[in-house]
Amino acid sequence: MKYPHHNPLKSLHWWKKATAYQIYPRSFYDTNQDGIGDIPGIIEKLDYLRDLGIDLLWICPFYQSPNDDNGYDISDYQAIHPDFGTLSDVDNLISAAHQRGIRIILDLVINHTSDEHPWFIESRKGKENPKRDWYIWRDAAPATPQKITDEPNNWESIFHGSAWEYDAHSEQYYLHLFSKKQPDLNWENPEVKQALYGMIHWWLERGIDGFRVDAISHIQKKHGLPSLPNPNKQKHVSSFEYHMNVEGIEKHLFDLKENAFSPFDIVTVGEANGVSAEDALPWVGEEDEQGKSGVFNMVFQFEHMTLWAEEENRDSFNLIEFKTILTRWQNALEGKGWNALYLENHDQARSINTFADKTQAYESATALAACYFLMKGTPFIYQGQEIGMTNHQFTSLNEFNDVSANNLIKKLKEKGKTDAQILHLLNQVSRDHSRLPMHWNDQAYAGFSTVSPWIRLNPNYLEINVAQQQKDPDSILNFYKKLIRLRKSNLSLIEGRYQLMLDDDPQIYAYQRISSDMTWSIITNLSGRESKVDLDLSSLGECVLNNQTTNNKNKKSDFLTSKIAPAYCAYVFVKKN
Ligand code: TEU
Ligand code: CA
Repeated sequence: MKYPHHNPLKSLHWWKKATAYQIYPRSFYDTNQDGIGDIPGIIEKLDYLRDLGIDLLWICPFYQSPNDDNGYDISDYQAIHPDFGTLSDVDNLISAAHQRGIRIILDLVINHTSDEHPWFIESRKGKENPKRDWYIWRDAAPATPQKITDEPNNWESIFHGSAWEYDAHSEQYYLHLFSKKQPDLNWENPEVKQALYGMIHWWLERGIDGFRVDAISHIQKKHGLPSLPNPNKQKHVSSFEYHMNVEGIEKHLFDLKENAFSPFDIVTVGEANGVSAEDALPWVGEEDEQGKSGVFNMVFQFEHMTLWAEEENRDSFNLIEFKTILTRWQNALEGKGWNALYLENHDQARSINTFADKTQAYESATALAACYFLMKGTPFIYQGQEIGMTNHQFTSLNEFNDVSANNLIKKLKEKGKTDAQILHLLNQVSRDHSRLPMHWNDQAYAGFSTVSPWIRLNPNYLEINVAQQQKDPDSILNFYKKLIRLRKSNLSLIEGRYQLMLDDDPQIYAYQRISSDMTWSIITNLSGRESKVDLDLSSLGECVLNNQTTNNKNKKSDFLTSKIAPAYCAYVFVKKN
């Protein structure tokens, strides 16, 4: 059923109050003992999620797919991969979630399809096929001394290697920004849009509550698909600036909003790599006086996740830069748009390893949690983050599953890197870290399955698991529950303005959330060394939450008098204005 999209100026939408949780279904919970997580497995864990305080789920793709990129290569948008279950399992999931007050958004992957999608199977049949122009086909271009291959241009794929694949039968190349089994759709073709919108309506009419929209900043390619400057004569050149948030994308986004989203009362979250805070309003702006609003309700921005160059080791991170980026987003959207807050997802290594210290896992996880979770926006928790899951220590390059990791290995070998160097890098950045099975308990296979799972387990499930943390009042899991309840029961933590404190402090991330009646102060030490906090703590009101526990080695209860903040501590204060 369609109904008008009510969006009165600055109203408090349900999704602003929500706490979101991201599920990677393949690795969440297996109910039929084939080693693969499934949709009935999500249904079984809804009470766990409800108890945690979750009211919005984002579920990664469970559609029909040859699984070259674990389901992000879709061969039928309206069918469920049998690994995960059936369409009626999805219907059951929707109603079981709704019964518990949990809403569901699905992953909408519309920059590309699988090469096994019937549209592409048609398209590749030949130049005269009616669906030829649904994808991006180009003739070979003669190789010149400037250009080492005869590919149509020198773009590198986001997953490394060439962005072009040759089709010998029709003697042309097709463009794929991701794997070669993920050909890019041609958004210039109105038939493509109509087909996608029909599919979107079909899902919305099934009763889901919205979408996370995959790789949507890549749908427009630079006009004419030119090669990039190539002074170093590389075979392929990193090509983001020619296909990420480039000119002309606005018309497609507007079209998507008007024709696919607007007829429905839903929430949409765009994956918006390449969108900066300065140009965010067309993407997420709330309705202004002229009645104009952005395309999505929120976007996942990437700036705080790309503090490092692609091949740079992540042995430390620059907290000041991190603060500057997040503060820029908080300020840019104040009163005008809404942030999606996150530190982890299925494309990132675990946040404890990236931003903190795995040898102080409890302190790291809880300090990071308090820091990002109480900013202004809708917080997203990635499965396992709530128990402080950490990266796996891979011991050989053969152990990586992810298509992009395997392409990167090939590329770095060609560049002369040693296996040890590559392993060191992937142990910090691989997408596989977050895709290992969820740790439910310390039984066989971490309680994820009773058989050996599709991908290896992190052996530290014996110490880090849900069952153990449910029993421990001082666990990471229980700290998350406290944070979620605190945010849910205080409107000022939803609506209050964000104000950074101690801007230049290289160890402390401190900020306030200020509303007409309350001021919250969140003080975290995101470093492994104690640090003096240069603030009048006695003026901040009552300390209502902190991560100092009896079994915390760093316990220091005299923070208020000494102003010495222990490593990875978190304190939340509140006072009435
Ligand atoms: O990721 C998109 C993606 O990879 C880019 O937006 C981003 O530029 C890249 O991460 C930079 O390092 C989405 C999904 O989240 C991912 O799992 C899929 O593999 C990908 O799209 C293709 O569908
Ligand atoms: Ca299963």
